[in-house]
Amino acid sequence: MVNTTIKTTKSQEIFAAAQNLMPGGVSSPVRAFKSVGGQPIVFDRVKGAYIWDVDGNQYIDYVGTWGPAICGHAHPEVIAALHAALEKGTSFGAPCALENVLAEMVINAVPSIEMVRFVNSGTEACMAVLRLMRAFTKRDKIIKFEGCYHGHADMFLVKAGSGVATLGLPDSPGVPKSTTRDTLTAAYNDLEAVKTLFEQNRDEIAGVILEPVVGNAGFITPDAGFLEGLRELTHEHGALLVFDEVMTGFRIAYGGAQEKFGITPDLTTLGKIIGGGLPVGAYGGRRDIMSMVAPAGPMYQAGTLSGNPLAMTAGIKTLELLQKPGTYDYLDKVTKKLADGLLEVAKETGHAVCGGQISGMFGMFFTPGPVHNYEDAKKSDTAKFGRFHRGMLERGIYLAPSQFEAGFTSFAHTDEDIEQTLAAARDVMSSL
Ligand code: HOZ
Repeated sequence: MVNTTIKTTKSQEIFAAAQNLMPGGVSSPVRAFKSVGGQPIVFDRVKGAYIWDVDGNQYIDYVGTWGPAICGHAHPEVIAALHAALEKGTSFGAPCALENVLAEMVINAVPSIEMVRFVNSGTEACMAVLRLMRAFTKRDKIIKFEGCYHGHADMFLVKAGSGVATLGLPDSPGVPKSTTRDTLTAAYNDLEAVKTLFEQNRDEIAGVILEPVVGNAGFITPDAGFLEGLRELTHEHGALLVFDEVMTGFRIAYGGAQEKFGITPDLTTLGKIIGGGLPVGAYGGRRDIMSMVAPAGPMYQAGTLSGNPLAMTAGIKTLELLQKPGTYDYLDKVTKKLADGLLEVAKETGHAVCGGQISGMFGMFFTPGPVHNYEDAKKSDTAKFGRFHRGMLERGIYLAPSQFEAGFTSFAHTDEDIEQTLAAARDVMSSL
């Protein structure tokens, strides 16, 4: 019999105190459980596929610190490498040989990247890449897609995904209209809309930025021909194609979505996995474009902690682990079992759902679907998702606390973990 009550006394105490100290009691809104009800659980420690909260409850984790934990949390080899690096100091603010090692690994892995600049987060990477798109093309307008999230910089907070979608704040106050005037939007997977925008704004569009597989509006895959079409359109109009692979980089394939789908963008942003759980981001691409970045060129971008030895070390060790034969096959197998299993359980218990996975990234919507874009995703029964989330949590399964976030597995997740998860899902869905 599955335990359906969990003790959360300490979590509640800590979160109550946190609400007086930090806005909403959190350091990032996506953690706040606002759309699923209840209160966030407060973590104490993480290991492999599991997390433990401050009340001693154990959960199977499908958030993986929002993507980085692809090797499982606190992998012993990553921790050992970090211990050794720590002895030499935490930050140099000066060149460090480890930057070369990680840069080379990234360049060798990601088809579009000939040169790379390290920063400290995915947000920073996207902010910088936008400046670079504009600097290189001498054009100001960009196209982004509804429900795609490229961090919280002003220019991207237009019909954005992730926390802003979860909280229903698509266009945040405090973002001046003048800042987003040049951010044009289209529905994801709608090539005709992009074509029209290019025709209406001839010679004015610097480029198109997108999540090649959307993870910030739930999990949405590109329709056949969509990425190819964007590549052709951007070529035709002298604009740049930018893949935001902060989520998909090193996750859906070692070389990211661009390797998986065989489409090479001009520029790419990365984060999450390449920091192995430490704060990191990166942007890179064609050498002629990257040569514009200061001090090689005039486009300014900088950072005190960028390329710091701890983040570089965790990233290097994580990518080394990912290079082991069979890693991505395993991730695909275990995640397919989960995603297929969830659809099967939903069918058996009479719920209309759709969803899927690519490698270790997955998602499920409470709508018959299909989901091609954010408008489709919004048809999901989010109240039902909230009840599902709560039920799963009570049964020891930690899912992202929003319908509009993808889920992540790691190679620490076992068949038994998946079976336990599906048993919990069957139990919850039977009583939804
Ligand atoms: N980019 C992460 C997934 N949407 C969320 C990280 C955050 O905003 O805290």
